[in-house]
Amino acid sequence: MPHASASETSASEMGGSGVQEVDVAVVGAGFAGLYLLHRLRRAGFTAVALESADDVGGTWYWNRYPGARCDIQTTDYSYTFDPELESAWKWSEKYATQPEILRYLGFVADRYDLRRDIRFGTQVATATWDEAAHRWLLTTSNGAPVCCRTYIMASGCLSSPKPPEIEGVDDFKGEIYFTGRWPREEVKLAGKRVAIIGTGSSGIQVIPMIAEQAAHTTVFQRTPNFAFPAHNGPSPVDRVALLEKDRNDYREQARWSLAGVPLARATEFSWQLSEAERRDRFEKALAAGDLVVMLTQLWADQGVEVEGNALAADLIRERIRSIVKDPETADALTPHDHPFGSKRPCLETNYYTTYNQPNVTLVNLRQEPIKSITASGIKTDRRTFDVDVIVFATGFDAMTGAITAVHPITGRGGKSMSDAWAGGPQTYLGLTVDGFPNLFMVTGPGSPSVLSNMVVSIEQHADWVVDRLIAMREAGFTAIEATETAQAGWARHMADCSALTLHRLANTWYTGANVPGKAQGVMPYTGGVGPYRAICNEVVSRGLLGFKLTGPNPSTGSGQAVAEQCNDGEIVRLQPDVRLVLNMLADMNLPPLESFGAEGARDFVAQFNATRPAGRPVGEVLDGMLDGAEGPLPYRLYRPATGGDGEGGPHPIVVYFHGGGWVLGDAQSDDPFCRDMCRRTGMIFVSVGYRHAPEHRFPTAAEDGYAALRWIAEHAAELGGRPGPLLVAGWSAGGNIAAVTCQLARDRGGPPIAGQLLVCPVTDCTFDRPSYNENATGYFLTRSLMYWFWDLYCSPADRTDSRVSPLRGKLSGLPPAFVATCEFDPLRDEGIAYAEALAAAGVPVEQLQARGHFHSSFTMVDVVLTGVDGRVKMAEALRRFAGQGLQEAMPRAAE
Ligand code: N01
Repeated sequence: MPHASASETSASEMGGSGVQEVDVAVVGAGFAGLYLLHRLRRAGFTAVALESADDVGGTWYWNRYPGARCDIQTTDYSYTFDPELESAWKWSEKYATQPEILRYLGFVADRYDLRRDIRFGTQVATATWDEAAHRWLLTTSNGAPVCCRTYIMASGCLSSPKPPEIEGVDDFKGEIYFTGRWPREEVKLAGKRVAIIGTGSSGIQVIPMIAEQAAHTTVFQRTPNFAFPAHNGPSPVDRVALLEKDRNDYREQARWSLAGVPLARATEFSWQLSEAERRDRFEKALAAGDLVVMLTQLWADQGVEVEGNALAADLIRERIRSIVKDPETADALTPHDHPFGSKRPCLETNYYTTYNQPNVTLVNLRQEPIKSITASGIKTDRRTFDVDVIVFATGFDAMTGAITAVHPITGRGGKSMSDAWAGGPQTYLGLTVDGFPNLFMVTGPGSPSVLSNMVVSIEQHADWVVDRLIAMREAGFTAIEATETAQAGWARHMADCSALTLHRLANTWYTGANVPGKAQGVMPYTGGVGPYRAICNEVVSRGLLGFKLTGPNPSTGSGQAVAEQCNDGEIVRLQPDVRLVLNMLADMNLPPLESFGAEGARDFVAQFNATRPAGRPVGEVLDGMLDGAEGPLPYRLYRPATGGDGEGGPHPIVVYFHGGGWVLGDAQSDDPFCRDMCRRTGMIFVSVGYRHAPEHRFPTAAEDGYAALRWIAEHAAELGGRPGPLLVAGWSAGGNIAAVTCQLARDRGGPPIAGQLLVCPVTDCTFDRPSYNENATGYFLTRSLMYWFWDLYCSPADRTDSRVSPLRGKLSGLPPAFVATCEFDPLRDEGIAYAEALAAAGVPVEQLQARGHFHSSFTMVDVVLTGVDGRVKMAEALRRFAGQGLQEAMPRAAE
């Protein structure tokens, strides 16, 4: 009997004061609360869980509507902390029913004797931080208040049902049910007329079950969802075999995966696959009946680019139309208003076929909105539907509701959590909140939570929190709190991550859009489970970065005073994909590029580039030869598919110089960048194969650059180019050559140049600007590599020559410039200095100082997707220089 054991515990721990004193209080006895209790107890903490239900289960206690099941396979939707537990429990199906999951959680509670520390039927009424005592005081709806050092919200992300927001609900004389609060006793629907409002995951699961029993089922749908078959049954043998082959490895892979299931994202882009190949992948994903497979295994751009996403969405739409017989109903059930995956997709069992039943009606609320609920049913602005039962499958005040809407939480200095989150949830790591010491949230907003296999995320959070509590106890600290800087940095990182996805393009409960008046923004962390885990671990390895720890308050005389520790800072300053690339490079533990020698370094770069995604298609790519300063030089020309002044051209020409420190690189090395810019600008790019050091030292590259410019100007018409001034562009040392070429063209009588694009350019020969020290190592282009490049190209005596240090040249009278620099690049400050000096000399200049980027961000097309915005701006600048309007052909990555 849960109540009996809870009251025995509390009586013994109250010490006569009427307050239950524990180290840790946990809200909730679902997956998170149970595991927390287990871990806390094993770590020697006293703990109590406060649970409003009268048994364990959390979500799986409340959501007991017919058809409720998990939609992550049970092989993965299980605790992993104890191998013996794993072998003691056998799931009967691929997707277990709610009763089976509830039995599992009861089994876990019994196996670890957890019920004795759970106070059932108890809600927290208020939670208040006592700064003097470094403790939380909780008042409860039932029984003694609780005084605890640490307060952990394990209250779930989807546990606060949303009110119906429809006028007249109280007038209805029939039965009303909420899927999220389904009664324990059997609900008899046979022979009744049932209305269901809502077609999210709950609606899609419950509708076929109700339609099996009810005399007539009327579904009121506002937004259709993407759903595909669950193919439930026994767990697939291949998945089980994989798990059983090496359980530890399987679980470990899940912990470091994208979504908490051991599946790596597809690496091929949609445009690298033929239509037949794409369909084949889709059919296989469909046959798998698995959300994570469908969301990650089709093609690499399905979740990040609208075009790639639309290809997947179309295939799902096609399937809906092939099942639902009535074309109008099929049309209404087909989603068009959000990218696939941006709103939670669903697994279905007989959902679409249900609409072929004669006793099922779909009401499209987009065409006839509900006006009110009446005594006898539901009135739309066109019709009245008399019903006996209304089922609300209308969802939840997700993620924040279970934290703020349930009880007032008052932190340090009387700060209210509802006020702190009035503009949307602010957290550090989705675990803690500045101003609320010793308060933790399991799978809170700002963590992967609902975008992951919840069990994996719950275990990670519970472990992280309990490990911190153990460490604090050992060190004598009694309070831990996130700093303002850390929290603000996390908000920026969250925004950077979500800019990479399509979630922000849909109005969903992920963004708070389903609750009227709720602040909007993508609430879960979209950067993936594995990267998130790495960040949490890094916070610890960097001395609890972003946290302030304090010891007992000496004025209270309790305990020994311990020095404060505050390691302030932001845990992620890089763009999320830049961080992944740099981590991958660090893991490869490569020797410094300069140690290979020039030939070896060229081979290495060529091999490295061969592993990149192939560049995107353009109208035409052709190789040719032009006249350099002392003989022929190769070039590669990229022609846009369409556009230009007339259909197919002529197009403005951009003379492009590749990067590589005057030593490395060629047309191939910068091929993806040239293709991308050709597509974005609608211009011809001619990538010049200038000669390299050390075989050809200064000023060869500069003179080749200028000679190439002249030749291209003279042959513009033959190349299909538009008559008139050329444009010049380059990256890194190529940016140096571009800048120098503009100066030489001005001084040597042309040819005229309409504008220059300098991307992370080398502009000066000194190494004393701050970026050379701040970014000396760790960001791929190192200071020592730059020293080496300079030594190979240019002797010290020549270095102040403006043909290699354009910053030292005359700057007036140069063409308008766009100068892009990256925060984590040794060359950052000399690029900025050049832009500022150009502006001071009266040259029109636009600057892009790219936050969180590194030297290669813009040229690693289709790898560093956050570089897209910068390339969009570059393309816009080139088009302005050429006197052209904005190009419509290319979308940004995530629009
Ligand atoms: O809630 P939802 P849910 N008038 O918010 C509609 C998880 N889950 O309970 O989209 C008319 O998704 C609303 O319409 P719209 C899963 O993560 C998992 O179904 O706002 N309609 C929508 O159609 C899921 O995403 C499983 O236009 C109104 C529906 O109600 C999350 O829980 C099973 C309305 C609400 O859909 C929530 O799912 C179930 C109104 N006033 C749930 N208000 C598994 O399989 C809302 N709607 C594991």
